[in-house]
Amino acid sequence: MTTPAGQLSEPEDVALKQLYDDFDRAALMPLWTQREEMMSLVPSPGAVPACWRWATLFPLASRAGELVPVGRGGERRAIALANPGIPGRPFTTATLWAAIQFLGPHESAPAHRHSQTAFRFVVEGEGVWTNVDGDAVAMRRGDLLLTPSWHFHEHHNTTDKPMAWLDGLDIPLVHQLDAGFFELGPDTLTTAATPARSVSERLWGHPGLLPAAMPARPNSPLMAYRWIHTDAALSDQLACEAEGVPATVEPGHGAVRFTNPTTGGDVLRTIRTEMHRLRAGVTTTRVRTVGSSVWQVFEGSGTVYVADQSFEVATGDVVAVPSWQKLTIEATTGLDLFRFGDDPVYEALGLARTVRGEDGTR
Ligand code: GTQ
Ligand code: FE2
Repeated sequence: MTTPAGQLSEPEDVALKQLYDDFDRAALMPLWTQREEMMSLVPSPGAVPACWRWATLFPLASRAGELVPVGRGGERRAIALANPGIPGRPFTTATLWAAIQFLGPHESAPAHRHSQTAFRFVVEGEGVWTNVDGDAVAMRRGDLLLTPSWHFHEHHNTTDKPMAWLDGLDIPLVHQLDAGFFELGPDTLTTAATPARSVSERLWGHPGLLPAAMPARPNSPLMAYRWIHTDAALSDQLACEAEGVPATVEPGHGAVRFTNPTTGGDVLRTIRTEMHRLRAGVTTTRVRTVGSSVWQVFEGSGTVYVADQSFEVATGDVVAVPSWQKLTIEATTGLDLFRFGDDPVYEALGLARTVRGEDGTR
């Protein structure tokens, strides 16, 4: 965008310069110098396509485990995956925080709650349990554990081994919206034994069966989605397809969305979570969508293409996909991927838009 200044004679140029200075002093900014950036033709995110390797993340988190205590103040030994396109901020994308959290043997992270929404996804290990509003929820490989907004939570490692997992939160979104509230919980840690199944699973974890006369809840009341169920759902999708049932997503690509049993909608109000399974050799249809996502490889290897970048990924590796960037995933081996995104926010605001296939070039 050119300003009218270029077309003006010298005295007017001086007057115009004076006008801009006076705008500045009066705390004013004209649209005509801002339009291209503020109202771009298509989304033009600051965040860039980026990849973090589990082989880098885990050893660094482990070093933090030796050097940095976990406790009041810092609250969590969580290390954010900070997008290089958003310098100086612990933001993985414009709206999403992804972090590796590490708890050493017999360590605990104290109770707190916040307006930010959170979940944990476990790529390896077990032995930590997270206490969500008093309900002890075990964390094991492949499980998705929820901590909805304003639920108290604390984490305990009851074993002799360290454990690390992926946290996903809407910290950047809540920060941008000036909507953050935070409260410490009691300092006395829960010491109760960790049961195999949480109360939430016993009440809400039976497929197709809900406690009668329970009203719909905005966030899922089920705090744990177990790998055994996720795995079975994906295997069945691909097995059905092999028997001639039309593919639910696309050939060789099965996917499930984690849902709130009381609504059928997303588990969390601001974050969508999914697990995808690709057969070896499959390439997904190119897709571009408004809003951002973070993918983590759960098992297998492949290549993730985002905009003009490509990342060869294996178990535990994490990829950030900023808004409106073309995404294609190629499975070298059979490939299981966990995805979380800010889709529910865009859908609620009427800003969702997705293009699949070759149309998505622009
Ligand atoms: O586990 O409570 O990665 O509050 C960031 C903020 C984890 C947590 C994070 C948090 C937590
Ligand atoms: Fe927290």
